[in-house]
Amino acid sequence: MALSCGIVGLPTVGKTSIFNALTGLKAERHSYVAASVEPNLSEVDVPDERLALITRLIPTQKVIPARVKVVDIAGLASGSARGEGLGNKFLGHIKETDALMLVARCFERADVARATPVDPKGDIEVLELELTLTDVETLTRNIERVGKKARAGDKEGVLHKDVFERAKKLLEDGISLRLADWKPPELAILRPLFLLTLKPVLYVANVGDDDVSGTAKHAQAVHVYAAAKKSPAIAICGDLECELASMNDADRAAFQADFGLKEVARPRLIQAVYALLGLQTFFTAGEKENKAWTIQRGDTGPIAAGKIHSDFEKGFVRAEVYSVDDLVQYKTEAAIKSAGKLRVEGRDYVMRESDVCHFLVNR
Ligand SMILES: Nc1nc2c(ncn2[C@@H]2O[C@H](COP(=O)(O)OP(=O)(O)OP(=O)(O)O)[C@@H](O)[C@H]2O)c(=O)[nH]1
Ligand SMILES: [Mg+2]
Repeated sequence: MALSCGIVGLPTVGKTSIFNALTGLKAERHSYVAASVEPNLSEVDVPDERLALITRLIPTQKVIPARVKVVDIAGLASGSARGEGLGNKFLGHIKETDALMLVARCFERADVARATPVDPKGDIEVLELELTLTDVETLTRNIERVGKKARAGDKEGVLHKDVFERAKKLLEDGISLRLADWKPPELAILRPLFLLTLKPVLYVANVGDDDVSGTAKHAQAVHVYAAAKKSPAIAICGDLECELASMNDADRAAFQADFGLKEVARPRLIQAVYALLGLQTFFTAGEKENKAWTIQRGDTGPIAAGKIHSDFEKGFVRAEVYSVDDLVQYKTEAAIKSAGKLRVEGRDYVMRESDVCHFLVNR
């Protein structure tokens, strides 16, 4: 299953523009605050030059990139966590995503609805408060639930209650859960609650076409805020990128020249999301297909094999591994082997970025 990223922000900050830029779709955008909007969902290919490199040296029938799912929800207003407007329902759509893009409006435009002057830092604070309040509510409910068990002396109940209470205290002190140093067993207790502030965040400064490089004050405010939260930030012009995504190559080149856009932001944006998710890529290559697979950093050979087929994890015997760099240097698998660069790895092998693998499994 593809990992997913939710796009959140206040109304009319450009979330759907960024969704369209990412996916090349044409989901509806509007300049007024809409009353109710269904979420937009799509899976996007993760652009990866290494797949093309591999395919040049190992010809194949099919090339299959890794994918990330993107979810664009309607704008959140202050008060969403308390169920004002349709906020609560919107938040439900991003509960099960693996990461969030927090979009802040950095463009000035009189014809796009906005009650107060453009203030990206203020917007992000409002947004994060809503996410925090939603988590406090979730934790309060769960503290009550496990509290009964804890009072009856149930060990697990006591442990869970303690972790939930610590989490709630952090939020009440204004600290997002993702910024705390949780131990793996504590994370395992928190994860099933789908807490919003536990998800990694990419801050997106949606800049106007007069600041495509994101050097003006609004975009800089987002960068400063993100740095203080030890989180990545990216500036893109959702409006232009949205148009670029639906153009042919010739039109795109002319359009980019007009606006001084050196590159299309889409690959950069997808890769930022990919990095945010803590993901790593490995490849399988052969005459049938060359394919990029997604794993978490630190995953072992059997876990990687299990992505291909769930039985492969248990049946894993060994993997023959080389890197994309080896392939570029030696050109063929046979040459890699004769150069002594084809590694044979066992069950404990921790996968490295850019590994190309053949798995040997017992079925
Ligand atoms: N100048 C400029 N306008 C933008 C930019 N991004 C979005 N807009 C405009 O802002 C309006 C709202 O954009 P959307 O992408 O629909 O915003 P949204 O956040 O999805 O809005 P809701 O879903 O209604 O909350 C549209 O009229 C866009 O053309 C941008 O980067 N620059
Ligand atoms: Mg929208």
